[in-house]
Amino acid sequence: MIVAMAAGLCVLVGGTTTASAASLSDCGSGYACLYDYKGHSGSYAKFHSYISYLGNFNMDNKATSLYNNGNNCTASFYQLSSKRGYRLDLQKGYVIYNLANTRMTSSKTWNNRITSGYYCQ
Ligand SMILES: [Ca+2]
Repeated sequence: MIVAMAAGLCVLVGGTTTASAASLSDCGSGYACLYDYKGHSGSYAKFHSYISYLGNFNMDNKATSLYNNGNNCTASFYQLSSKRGYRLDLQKGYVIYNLANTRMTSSKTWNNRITSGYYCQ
């Protein structure tokens, strides 16, 4: 478990090694979670405010499934660092089982293409 403080906002990340499979229940209340594999398994990262560069947590361009277990806002995920590039919104309480089925453009999906994530944008 890694705890990092950035700009006064707490960013929590866990399970970034191969270890045991993650699941939806690993995404605590108030967090948005990104998982390496479809169906919310594999390595994962989670945040309750934002992560401006998932590469800091070994999850850049790896997310294949998502869960917004937040309390208030839509979670927004971005193709590039610091809210740049294409944007994917996920409403509170929603999951995406497999980003390979979610289109970014006519020729690309979101699978393995998320680099930053923010709440309440
Ligand atoms: Ca992946």
